[in-house]
Amino acid sequence: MKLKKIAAVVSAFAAATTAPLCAVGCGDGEAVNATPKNTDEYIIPQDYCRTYYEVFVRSFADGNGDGIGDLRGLADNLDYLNDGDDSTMTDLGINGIWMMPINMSPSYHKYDVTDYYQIDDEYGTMEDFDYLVEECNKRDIWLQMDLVLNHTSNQHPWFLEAVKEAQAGNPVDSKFMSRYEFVASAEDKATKGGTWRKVPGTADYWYLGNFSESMPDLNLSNRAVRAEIEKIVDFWLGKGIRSFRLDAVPWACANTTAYTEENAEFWTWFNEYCNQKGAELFGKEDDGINAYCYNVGEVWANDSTVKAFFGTKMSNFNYGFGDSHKNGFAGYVNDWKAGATITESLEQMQNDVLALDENAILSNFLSNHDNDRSAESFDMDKSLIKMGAAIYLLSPGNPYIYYGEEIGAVGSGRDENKRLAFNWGDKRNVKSPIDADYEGKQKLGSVKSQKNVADSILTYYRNAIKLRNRFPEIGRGRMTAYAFNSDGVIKKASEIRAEIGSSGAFSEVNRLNKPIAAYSLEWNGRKVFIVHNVGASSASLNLSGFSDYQLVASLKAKGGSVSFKNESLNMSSGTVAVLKPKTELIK
Ligand SMILES: [Ca+2]
Ligand SMILES: [Ca+2]
Ligand SMILES: [Ca+2]
Ligand SMILES: [Ca+2]
Repeated sequence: MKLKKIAAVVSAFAAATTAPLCAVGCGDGEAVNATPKNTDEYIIPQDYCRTYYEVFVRSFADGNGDGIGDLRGLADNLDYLNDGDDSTMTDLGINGIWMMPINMSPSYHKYDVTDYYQIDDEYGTMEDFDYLVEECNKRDIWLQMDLVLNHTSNQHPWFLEAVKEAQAGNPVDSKFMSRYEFVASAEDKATKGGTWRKVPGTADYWYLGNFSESMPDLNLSNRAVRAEIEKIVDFWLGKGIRSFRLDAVPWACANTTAYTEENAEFWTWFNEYCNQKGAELFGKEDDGINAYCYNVGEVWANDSTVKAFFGTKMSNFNYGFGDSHKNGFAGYVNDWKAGATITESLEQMQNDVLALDENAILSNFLSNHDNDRSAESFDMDKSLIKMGAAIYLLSPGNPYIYYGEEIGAVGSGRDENKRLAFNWGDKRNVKSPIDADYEGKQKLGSVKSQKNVADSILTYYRNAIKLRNRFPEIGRGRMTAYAFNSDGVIKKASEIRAEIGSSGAFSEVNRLNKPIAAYSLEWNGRKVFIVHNVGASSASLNLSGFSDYQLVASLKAKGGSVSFKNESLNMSSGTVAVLKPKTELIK
């Protein structure tokens, strides 16, 4: 593995020194490829900062001809995601895969598990899983498994036993009942809150099922449950899983979307156990990283609750910046929120989570399997889709690309419509979930129609991810937001904030602060300065103080140009400029 990486580095370096400027990736991608001083810049650090791809296995690729996506289909199509060669640009370049649940389950989505140690029949066998791990390892892809611990299926053997105990009139702290949440009086239901379901065949027993009748909530403070969770973690990390995506985090030990002491205790226990086990298994191989099993939690709540859960030693999805038409990343691109405001709040978010955990990494996204497809929040406009990709992919953190997002997939309404078949555009297409009723067409095209097209959404995603891989300080860096003062000179946003006070609006200081998002990222002595222009017109920006920087790359959502000379950055509408200190580059 190490040898392969060095070979890739050498060939990328050779291409950069001998070939004309657009050798690594042309088209709408990098306009300039300055030669790095240090060939290290092409080594993708093998740490827990990753570019993740969320995949609904059922809707991705089929390996056995039944039309349902499965693990073998995923494994056999990994070259589309990462071909294992860092010098090629024909793959997306991701290095982490979040697989939505794959454990045995009666449902199409599998968020209700009956056996945590088995692969669901529809998705294949344990041999298929082992093959997938092997293929991911060849490509340095971390596999992240969706783990649903808040509840099991009501067909889980434990719950079937618990129901029998209730029907026999046992007390609520009986062996299996105590592994779930049971009450035996209407009064107790009211005290505890949450959604309670009647146990069939009993007069006065109820169980907690916050999400559904078929999803009984586990009692996560029960010792037998915790011992079983340790076994599950041991089993899957032993099989090669490197990270868990954790479902319904705030619901674990509370009947609301709240950060509570009980939740904090449970998740800290869980994440510390995973990281310690990960260090035992992977520490020798991946020497010196801080989080060997760095999990990510689904805290679908406000920013302050999301932040608080970073205190439990895991990442969390940045819901305040994703999942919305009007706020966050999409809001900036759609011009509903100022660029300087989003970078200022992202800097603040990063500061806050690093104060809770020095190893914290944000998890940014535009949409996931529970949201309308992000292409729809950009009105299916190709340029807006690309600009939306650029702002979150080039922000600090682990971005999560929802499968199909990179080709502008659409789908909204009921859950099944948000999880439609991936559009390969060839015989690899699988069947969509049976209850999907989405009537829109995949107008923006397929992998086939986009893969060799210079201005396609897919090519743009490849180029943006390439930048993440080429400049590791983007994902890992400490962010500082910038804004323009009333004279049009760039300053740290915090300096302008000090002048305008907490309620002041950057856009009133200078209207450039609306279309322009500018920030630096610093990591391990490396620095990068990134500027986005999502405005309708080109911008001429005064980067006073940046004379020792050089333009090293750009992204163009709709053509145009980017140039930097005498501290003046000229950017066409819809472009991104990436600058680095000249001291980090060969003259
Ligand atoms: Ca299949
Ligand atoms: Ca490649
Ligand atoms: Ca099943
Ligand atoms: Ca719960």
